[in-house]
Amino acid sequence: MAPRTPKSADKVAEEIIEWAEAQGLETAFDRAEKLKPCPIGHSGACCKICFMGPCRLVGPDAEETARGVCGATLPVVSARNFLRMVAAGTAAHSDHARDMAFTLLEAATGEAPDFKVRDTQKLKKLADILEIPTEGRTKEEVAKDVALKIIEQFGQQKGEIAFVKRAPKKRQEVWRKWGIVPRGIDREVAEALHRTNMGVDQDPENLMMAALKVSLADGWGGCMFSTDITDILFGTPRPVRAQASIGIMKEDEVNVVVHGHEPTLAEMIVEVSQEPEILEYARQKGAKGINLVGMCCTANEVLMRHGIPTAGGFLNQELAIMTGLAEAVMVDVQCIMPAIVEASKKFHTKVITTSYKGKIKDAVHIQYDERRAKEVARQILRLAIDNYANRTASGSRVHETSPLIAGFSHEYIDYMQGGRFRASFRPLNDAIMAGRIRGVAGIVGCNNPRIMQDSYHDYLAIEFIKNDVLVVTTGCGAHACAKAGYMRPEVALEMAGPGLREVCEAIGCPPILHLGACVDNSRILTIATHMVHEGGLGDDISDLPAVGLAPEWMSEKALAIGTYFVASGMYVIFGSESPVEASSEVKRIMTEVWEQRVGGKLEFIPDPEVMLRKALEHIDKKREALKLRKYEPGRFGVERKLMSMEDRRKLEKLSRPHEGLK
Ligand code: NFS
Repeated sequence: MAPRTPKSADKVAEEIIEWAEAQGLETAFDRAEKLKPCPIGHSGACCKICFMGPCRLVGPDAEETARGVCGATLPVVSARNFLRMVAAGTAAHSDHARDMAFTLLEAATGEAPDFKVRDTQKLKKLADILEIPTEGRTKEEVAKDVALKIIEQFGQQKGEIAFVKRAPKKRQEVWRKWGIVPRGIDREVAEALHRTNMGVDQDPENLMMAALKVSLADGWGGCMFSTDITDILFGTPRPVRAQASIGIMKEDEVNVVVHGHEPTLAEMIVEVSQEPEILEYARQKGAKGINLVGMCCTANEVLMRHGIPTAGGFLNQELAIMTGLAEAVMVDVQCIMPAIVEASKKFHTKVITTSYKGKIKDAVHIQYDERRAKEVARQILRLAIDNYANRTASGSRVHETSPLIAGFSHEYIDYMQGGRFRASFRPLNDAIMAGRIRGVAGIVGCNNPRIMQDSYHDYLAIEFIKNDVLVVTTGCGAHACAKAGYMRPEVALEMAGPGLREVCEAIGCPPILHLGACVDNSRILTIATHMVHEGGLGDDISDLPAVGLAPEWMSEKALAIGTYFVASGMYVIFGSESPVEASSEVKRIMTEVWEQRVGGKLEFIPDPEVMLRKALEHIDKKREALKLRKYEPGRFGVERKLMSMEDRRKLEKLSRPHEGLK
């Protein structure tokens, strides 16, 4: 018998997958093997936007000759499909942001009494950006206006969304020149759906420019709003210790998995799980306590702010149930596999849906309502506690975990480089200019069962830091690094190149920084903007020696993120085949046309070694364009440094060589 090919680089996950295979329990890994993707849809050559089709634009010379019933060409079909995916990703992040804005509003008006403004400094900063007066006003008054102004951004019909002005000036001009400044979030999403409807926009270039525009409504709109409001309500993250792995489930406690994307209910669960009455209730039912465990981006939110352990990302959701230790999996919206309900039927786990937007047949539904948030949280915890007695011996129980440090908001990165009074990006920029740090790589995005879980994330993160590239990571990419142990600063520092290591040790930060959930990719935009403003690395994001990668992506949200990084001027590499593989014209637009117009481009590269090589080449090309010192491992340029008296004397001798001569 041929040796079994491992499905995951996450050791604990791999053990559970093997156990599940032996038990005949099905997972996404099995389904991915059984169900090969349809090659026509996979490559973007299938049009199903009207009922004359679906039309398959295939055959020799399909690019030139294939036509749908209406006459649509392959580039039109591929570009339309792509734009629809980016619009859907934008809609998802932005609808999440809308809910956050309404929670802030209700917190400010007292309608949602369980929520408060926690970070007044951040509220003030946001109020200033939105030109909302703060002088002599209560935080609730300011928060109400901030929330209303942000809610307005969704339905704004004309003008520019408010956060566009946070981008570097030159970037804003690029967007205006090409007419891709978003007017309002909902307007761009609706227009993208309209334009891709049968018989409207039939020019591939025009469609692809619309993709840039709608994605900007995501990056500088939905994602950024969501990050900022979440920080205001629950606090701006600072470094925190935690543990990662499915192995975090406890045998003698009630394990509750909080899974999904919106942090509001999960935050309440965290608070309520510490109430003496709830803990007493758990003890009465025979458990020693309540063990909260995060999953997917909800995990990142509660990990960053409370150090709640993470059981991992997208592909670990069925596996967490297969430990037999999960009393409840509470879900809200996004990245929830319907398969978890099937998996839960084989164990005692209750899957609890909490959003009317995301119900699953046969799951328990407890509707979340921010006006009585704690009450709902208590109801969920009680249900989980009641279920503890139903636990059986079945399940794959592994108890290995990896410690990590997470919680690097852009505010904290600023702070760690200079303290409260001299916070700045100067040390980072100087280190890049001197060649100690070669550049910056953002490794983000999903897992996909068609790729060995975490393997590309892990490989790239390590290779980048070995090559003196600072890594920032979010979403399931961050889970991958955490589970592999690469977010233990001492482990990562051992592997980092000499220049990066020296800088990280001096500043006191790890070489792989966990920046949060997927909406927190907006923190990368903010960091890039700070680096531009700090000076010495050009005057636009497109000048920075930086790249973005989503090596194991699967979600439309990942495409929206990748596209807004391109629109912001970055070179972005996605793993696997391109969703527009069938059309060389659309691939040309994504690379040549986009690069020439906005300075960024999007490529799909299945081989991680090629991804790494091209990313490093790009970083070096940008260094060269900035006329920075050529990167040579272990050899750095001169940086500004405080001199000791001894150094100064040596220098004085050198500069006065005639002294001492007769
Ligand atoms: Ni992002 Fe976060 Fe993960 Fe992918 Fe899903 S959890 S929002 S979409 S799978 S990174």
